Amino acid sequence: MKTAVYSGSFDPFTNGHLDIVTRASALFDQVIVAVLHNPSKRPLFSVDERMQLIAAATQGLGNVSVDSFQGLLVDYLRQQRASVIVRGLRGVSDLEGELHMAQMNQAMYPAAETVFLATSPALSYISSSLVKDVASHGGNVAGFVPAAVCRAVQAKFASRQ
Ligand code: COD
Repeated sequence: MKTAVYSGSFDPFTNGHLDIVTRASALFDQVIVAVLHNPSKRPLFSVDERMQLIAAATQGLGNVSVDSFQGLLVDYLRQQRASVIVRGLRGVSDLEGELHMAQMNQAMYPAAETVFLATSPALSYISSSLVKDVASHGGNVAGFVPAAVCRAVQAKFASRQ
C-alpha cells in the first residue's frame, strides 16, 4: 500500500492544488491532503475551514482523505506510515526552494521520496496569494478555485467590508 501526503498551506485550496491531488490519486493507493497548522501565521481560513473546503472539492476522489498536521512533515509521514511527499512545480521559481525542502526531508527521513508533479500549463499562474489579492479587491475568482472555495472566499471578504 503506497500512501502519499500532499501537504501545504492551502489558504485557500485552488484549481491548481485540485489538479495535483487528482493526478496523485491516480498514482498512489492513498493520498492524504495534509493542511499545515502554523500558529505563527494569520491565515484567511482556519485549519478546520480549509479542511472542509478541501473535503468538498475532493469528494469524488475515493482514495483521497483530508487531515491537518503540526510540526515536521517527516514526523507526520512516519506517523501515517506514508512513504511519498507530493509537491507541485509551477515553474523554475518554485524549483530551488522545493529542491532544498526535498533534500532536507530526505536527510531527515530517507525512507520517504518527494515526487514532483509538473503543473498543468493552464493552471500554472494560479496561487493562493493571488486568489486572495484578486478577491480582496472585489475581483471574481470563480475560474481559479473550486466552487465552494469561491463562495467562501467571497463571503470572507464581504464580511470584512
Ligand atoms: N498548480 C500546481 N501546484 C500548485 C499550484 C498550482 N497552481 N499552486 C500551488 N501548488 C503546489 C505547491 O507547489 C506546493 O507543492 C503545494 O501545491 C502546496 O502549496 P501551498 O502554497 O499551499 O503550501 P506551501 O508550499 O506553503 O507548503 C509548505 C509546507 C507546509 C509543505 C512546508 O512548509 C512544510 O512541510 N512545513 C512543515 C514543517 C517542516 O517539515 N519543515 C521542514 C521542511 S524541509
